[in-house]
Amino acid sequence: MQRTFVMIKPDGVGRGLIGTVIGRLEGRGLRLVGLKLLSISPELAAKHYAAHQAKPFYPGLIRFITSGPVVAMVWEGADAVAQVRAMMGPTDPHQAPPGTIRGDFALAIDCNVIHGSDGEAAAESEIGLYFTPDELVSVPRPEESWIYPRT
Ligand code: D4T
Repeated sequence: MQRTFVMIKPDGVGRGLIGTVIGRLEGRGLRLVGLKLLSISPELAAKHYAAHQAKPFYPGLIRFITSGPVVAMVWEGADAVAQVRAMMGPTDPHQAPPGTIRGDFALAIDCNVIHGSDGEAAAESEIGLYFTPDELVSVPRPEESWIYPRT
């Protein structure tokens, strides 16, 4: 079991895609262990995107991510980090195949609906930015014997 941090960005929230995105992850069999709707402060945005600080798109990225509410989530499951990234599709929606979230719902790299951690270390630090341990609740879904038949 692995945990990953997922965010529905302001465009996804504004376009009414919260239920669609959650439905896809839930349908895949992943377990939702944390969820909150929040407005990201400039300080939190700077921490989240610290790795991009020197990039030309950084100011626009900070403006965008603080421009409206987001849905922050933690999902748990086998190989969750890589599986969520695969379901999101590439960062640039023009490269994202149909069937992925960005391939189905986005057309611009700076408005690409969803964020997902790109590795286990990033997942751990991003989860820590948005959630305290007592805000995460990991309860097995009754149907998990159909999702992980050998466990
Ligand atoms: P996030 O972090 O939002 O899940 O995106 P990715 O992991 O898929 O991609 P990233 O870290 O390379 O980029 C972070 C964020 O910046 C936006 N962006 C990116 C942008 O506006 N212009 C660009 O040229 C790039 C590369 C989109 C995602």
